[in-house]
Amino acid sequence: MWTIGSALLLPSLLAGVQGAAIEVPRSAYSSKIEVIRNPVYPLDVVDQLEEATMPKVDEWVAQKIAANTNNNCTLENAAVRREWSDLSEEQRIEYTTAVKCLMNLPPTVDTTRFPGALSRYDDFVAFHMTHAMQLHDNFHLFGAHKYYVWLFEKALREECGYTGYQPYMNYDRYAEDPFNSPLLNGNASSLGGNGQPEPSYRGVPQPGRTPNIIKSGGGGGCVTEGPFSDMVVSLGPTSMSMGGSSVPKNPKADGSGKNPRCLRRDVNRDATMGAKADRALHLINNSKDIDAFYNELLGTPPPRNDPYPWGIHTAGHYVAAVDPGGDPMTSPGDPLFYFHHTALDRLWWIWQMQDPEKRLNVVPSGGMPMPPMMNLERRAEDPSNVTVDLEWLGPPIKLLEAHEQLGGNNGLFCYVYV
Ligand SMILES: *[C@@H]1O[C@H](CO)[C@@H](O)[C@H](O)[C@H]1NC(C)=O
Ligand SMILES: *[C@@H]1O[C@H](CO)[C@@H](O)[C@H](O)[C@H]1NC(C)=O
Ligand SMILES: *[C@@H]1O[C@H](CO)[C@@H](O)[C@H](O)[C@H]1NC(C)=O
Ligand SMILES: *[C@@H]1O[C@H](CO)[C@@H](O)[C@H](O)[C@H]1NC(C)=O
Ligand SMILES: [Cu+2]
Repeated sequence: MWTIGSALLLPSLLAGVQGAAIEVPRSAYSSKIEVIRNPVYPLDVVDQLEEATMPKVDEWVAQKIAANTNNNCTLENAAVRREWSDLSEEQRIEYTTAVKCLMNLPPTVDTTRFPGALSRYDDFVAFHMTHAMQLHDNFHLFGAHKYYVWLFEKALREECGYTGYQPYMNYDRYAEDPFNSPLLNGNASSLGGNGQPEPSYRGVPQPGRTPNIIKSGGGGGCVTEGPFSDMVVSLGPTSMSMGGSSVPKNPKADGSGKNPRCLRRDVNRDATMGAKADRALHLINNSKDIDAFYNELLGTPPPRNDPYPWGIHTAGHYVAAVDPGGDPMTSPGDPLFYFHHTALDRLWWIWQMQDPEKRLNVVPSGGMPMPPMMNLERRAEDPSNVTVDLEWLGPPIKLLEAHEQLGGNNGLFCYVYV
């Protein structure tokens, strides 16, 4: 394993890979967390900020330990969520194999209500499609998605024997050339490839922005390469789908019926470019409060004189989305969803950790709605009185337990990002 300051390089990580190892300064936390970096990708500005923040995190955890509020979570025993390319190819394949395992386990959700739920994987899609408004309101966007992803990770580990943690995508690594990236090139250790060309797929309208569409990148049809080429998508589409006219209609009006079809994608450079590290750094470093962070993340108000004015939340959703990824309700039906929301969780975490005393428990006031799809509920009650209830996915927890890092939810939320 290649750790900070170490010259030992993991052979499988380096197989077929060229490039100089990056020298990263040693610091106290690196003796506590195993830092593994793929030398093909130099640290970007957000990675650098994250590294610079880690000594602060270390100090903050030490205070929690002293105050006995860490619920047994330490940097030494914290799970480490890693970037996709920092995993070895074997680890990437272990991940996609576990996701396919979930797709082959029976659903636990009520199949009278969701006849289209074919698997344990679909339990998560079914929840998101029926609770999307609530999951994306100003109170839930961060905390509820964190819990949702964590429960998915837990299912992979406990029900499918996965030994790692949920990977994230660092958009910056793939922005210039997503087509040939380890994430989306379609080979056996990728997350699957592009969709077949589908001329009827035009892209994703972005009313109110200039440009006002994330234009199709030339895909839009069925994914035929990689681990999800034989995936059966069933729930959806809903009326909010952006998948285009080639997607077969669901037999039920709300999209909950059985509608077996292929996974459709459009690997899209215009989307990935909207989530590059300079934008993520601006988001973290220039957002003095959570409202600024929330609004810039969602791209509100729409940035001007910007060729990719989507906001990182939208950009990340359309890295390859068509169906079900391009449907705000059923988007977790594409495994890429979890890579995006984990990446957002990381950005939020880095932002919180700049000033944990002030930033841990704040929730956005929700002043601006998220364009273009949803008129989201604006909630203004006391956040300490808000519960996140994911119903059939897991027990309800307090919203602020999901905001706590390294020890939240009675110690169950105990992870860091590298
Ligand atoms: C922390 O660890 C101690 C000793 O193993 C155990 O008794 C206690 O229940 C743990 N607390 C939590 C919150 O997990
Ligand atoms: C898959 O693609 C990645 C990125 O180009 C490459 O590093 C890796 O060796 C490829 N793996 C296989 C099994 O072809
Ligand atoms: C963040 O912004 C401050 C000014 O507000 C600046 O001094 C600092 O260099 C910035 N940090 C990074 C990593 O760009
Ligand atoms: C907390 O929530 C309950 C039930 O949702 C509500 O009745 C109560 O007024 C709330 N309390 C505060 C302080 O917001
Ligand atoms: Cu969501």
